[in-house]
Amino acid sequence: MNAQRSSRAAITLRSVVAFALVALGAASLGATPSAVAETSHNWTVLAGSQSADGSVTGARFLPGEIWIDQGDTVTWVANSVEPHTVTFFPTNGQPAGPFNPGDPSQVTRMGSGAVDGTYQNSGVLTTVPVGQDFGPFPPFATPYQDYSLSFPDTGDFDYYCLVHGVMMKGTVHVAAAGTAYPFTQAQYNAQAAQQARAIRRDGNLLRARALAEANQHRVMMGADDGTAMVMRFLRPSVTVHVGDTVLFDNSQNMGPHTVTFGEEPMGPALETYRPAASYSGGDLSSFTPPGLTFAVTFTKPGIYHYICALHDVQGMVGRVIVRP
Ligand SMILES: [Cu+2]
Repeated sequence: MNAQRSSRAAITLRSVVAFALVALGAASLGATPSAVAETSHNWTVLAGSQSADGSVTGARFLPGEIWIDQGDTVTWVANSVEPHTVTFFPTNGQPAGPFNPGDPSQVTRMGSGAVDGTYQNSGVLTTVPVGQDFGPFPPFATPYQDYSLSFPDTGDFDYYCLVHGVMMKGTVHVAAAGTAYPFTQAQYNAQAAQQARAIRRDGNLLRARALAEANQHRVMMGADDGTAMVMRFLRPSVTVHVGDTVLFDNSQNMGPHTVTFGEEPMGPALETYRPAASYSGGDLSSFTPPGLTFAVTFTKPGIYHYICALHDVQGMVGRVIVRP
């Protein structure tokens, strides 16, 4: 991390020196192509976004498109607790299937560090500090807070977040070295801030809509439109009586959530869907795909805490109070 930072600082310093030399050279001799290539820029793109309290997260690269020159570097900076990857497939391919956190090629850093037509993967990008729980990932998955790639070739290069699939796509347009840039980093930053605000607004509307559907016997498992995601159970606390059924409803989402009482299951057990169960304490979990529900009938008084095992690090937790 520190090594990466200082090496980037060194590159920036070298670029400034190189630029000064080119400027001097251009005045007397004219810039040579090799001298121009040394004035490479480093650009910044944010991976994801989130509201101040973490309840709304954005599955989007900000900005989604960037125009750079051959030889430039792009650094993606984690911008949410919600994990993302930056993944370039050979010859502009797409994610083949749903995200699999147990697949090392998806959750570890892979590739040459240059977008050269081969597979490049960031590993898990999240703002959670190293050493803290960053979600249901196997021990070999490592969190990172940034990822840099260089672009030796011209062309349009698509990339994806493996966690959020084809819904979360970005593009890097690479022009020949020395081409004038259409936008500055400051303009991209302003665009990113505007897009993040729009996502928060969308999230607040989704939350209001989901809350209107919720009651003491129906808990919405958040809400999302594929980009704006509300990472809260709505309502987070409900009160019922023994014998009552609470329906956990994942119908307003495009992604899965879990309802997990007690111990969090690991591996494939975490991905078991249960349409219905009765509960009187202990371990119970249902991995609930989008569009489905989980009906739990409570048979014993108590206060029962549960989590979404996928999003508890973002505060997606709830409780059911069962009165006699
Ligand atoms: Cu969740």
